[in-house]
Amino acid sequence: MSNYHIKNLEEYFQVYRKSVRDPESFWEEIAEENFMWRKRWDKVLEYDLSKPEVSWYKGAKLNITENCIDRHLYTRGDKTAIIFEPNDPSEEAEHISYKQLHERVCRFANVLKNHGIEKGDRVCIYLPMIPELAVSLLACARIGAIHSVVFAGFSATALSTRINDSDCKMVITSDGSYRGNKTIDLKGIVDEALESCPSVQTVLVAKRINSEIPMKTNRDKWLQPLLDEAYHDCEPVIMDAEDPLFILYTSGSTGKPKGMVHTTAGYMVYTAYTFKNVFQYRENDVFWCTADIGWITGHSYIVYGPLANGATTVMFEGVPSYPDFGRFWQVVEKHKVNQFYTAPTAIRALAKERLDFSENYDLSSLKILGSVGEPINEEAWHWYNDNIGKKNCPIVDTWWQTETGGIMISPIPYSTPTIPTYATLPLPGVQIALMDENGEELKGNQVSGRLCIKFPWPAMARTIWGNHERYRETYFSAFENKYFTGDGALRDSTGYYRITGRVDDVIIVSGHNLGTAPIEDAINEHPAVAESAIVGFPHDVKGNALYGFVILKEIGETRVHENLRKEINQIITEHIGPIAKLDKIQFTTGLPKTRSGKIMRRILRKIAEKDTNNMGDISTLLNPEVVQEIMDGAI
Ligand code: 7RM
Repeated sequence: MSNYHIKNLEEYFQVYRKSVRDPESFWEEIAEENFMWRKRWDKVLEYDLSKPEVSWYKGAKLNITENCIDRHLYTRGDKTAIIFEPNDPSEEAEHISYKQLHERVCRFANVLKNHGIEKGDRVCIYLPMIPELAVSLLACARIGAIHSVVFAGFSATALSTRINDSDCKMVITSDGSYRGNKTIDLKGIVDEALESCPSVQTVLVAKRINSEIPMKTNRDKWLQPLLDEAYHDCEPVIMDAEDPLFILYTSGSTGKPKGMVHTTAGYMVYTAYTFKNVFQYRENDVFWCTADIGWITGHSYIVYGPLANGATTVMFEGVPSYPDFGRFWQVVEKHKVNQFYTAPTAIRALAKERLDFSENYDLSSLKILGSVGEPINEEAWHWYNDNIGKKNCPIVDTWWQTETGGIMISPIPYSTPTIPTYATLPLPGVQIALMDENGEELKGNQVSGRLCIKFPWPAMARTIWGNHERYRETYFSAFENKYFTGDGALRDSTGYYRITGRVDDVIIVSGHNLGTAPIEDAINEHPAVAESAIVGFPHDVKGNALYGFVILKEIGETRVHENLRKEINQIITEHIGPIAKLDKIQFTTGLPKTRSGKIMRRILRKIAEKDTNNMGDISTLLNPEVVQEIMDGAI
């Protein structure tokens, strides 16, 4: 039996029990078996969750790029590390071997050094999904610089806030980016952001769209000539286990974005381990995660996790709707993708379209399907399972967060039987506690409460950049000596977990706790409904009542809305009970979404509460225009 590669349910339980009984030797064995260490650790784990202070593999020395690249050069030098699939399907895909990746990372690392970047310096990366993005992360890690990737869909204001929060010395960007049939002037956004970023000395600019752009003397440099001149080899800087690897910002419910800090050794071990097990990756498989590297999902499961396993990972520049809604499936066929990992919002968008978009392609290479980012509703799960997996691919509904660094709750394919809407069981090393409002842990099964983690795991964020007190307060103060996720979950009679959504989404109606996700699931079962979101609003008698925002599948729906309202409440009554019926149902053409596809309920809540004078910051929305439409149609 190997801890590192779980193959059946019995083995899962054995490994899980061991990971709880003796976490240190569990994570020690995994670290020993699989990685390249320049110096062994003195202590596997030291922690005090009240401070909180956590250190994994203390005393160890390593470089993560040696583990992700150099280590594979003898055995997999010519194997493809990264397949780059461009936005435009007629542009040729690029296959980057481990050898080539090594050279590109080394050259890039030398360019960074030549521009004064040293260990510990922060480098902001604002790039589209082109190979330079993955290469630049690794180049930073090669020399111990801390990368801070900002999703290249964020505005100039959002970008400058993030650059200033961590005083980045350099920005890496491109002349522009492609997104479907649009181009975006990234460099223009950077120029605007940098008007208020005094710490930035250099801007490296990759060429992607060949646009004419102004270059500021002494600050802006074209990347390619510098790479061409740079030396092709670069010794890795040897890091301490707990040296920061990167900062990634995540927006909180209040205040400015939080720069979550991840450190080197624990993050490496955990992302590698979870990648291998959750996706059951085998040599020669092709793995595709459709996320953008601007989010944690891309950091962990496009770059670090796959490369640490010597895998072939797909980087896709485009969008699911260009040139048409068959694009994902065309790419699956073209690169013979074995594991496919995407978000429920993408699945729902595709499920709205005609079936022949997927039927036209050969999807027989697929073995495992993944979902991440929000609860996957039952209808979307079945659509994914039936039409993409052909009922033959386990679906891994993976629950985790920017803060957790890697997947925490997920089925292990072929071991854990899956059930729609259940993330199922914690991965080995993950100790869950469900807590009630009084701060008591709920023991036993068939309980629901606040989802906490009561023991450290290697990839947990160590702090918020520049504000450790905020880190403690946000995550470790609600429940003593536990990490509080902000999510609610239920544990069913067999011990399976279902994530019920952010706890701020729980609505108490006449004293009953109602999660928004199960109600939305029920509504989405209605054949005319494409998507829905529920929020609470104050009610004289019930305390709170429910307000539903519903998108219908067909524009020009002929049936009268009043009938539809009745039918929707009928379905809710059938699935949950009359207590969950909606008092108000508003039909709309869109829902306000963050750029990572999450519904921004804060906005819907304000509209439902008729408190629209101060909507807060809506500039980071994917579709800010929809807010006015919803306000105008409010009931
Ligand atoms: C990986 C990622 C984190 C929040 C998290 C949840 C929600 C993520 C699932 C999910 C239900 C899932 N990081 N979430 N995965 N909810 N089932 N499988 O998304 O930091 O951007 O978001 O996303 O609320 O707390 S994140």
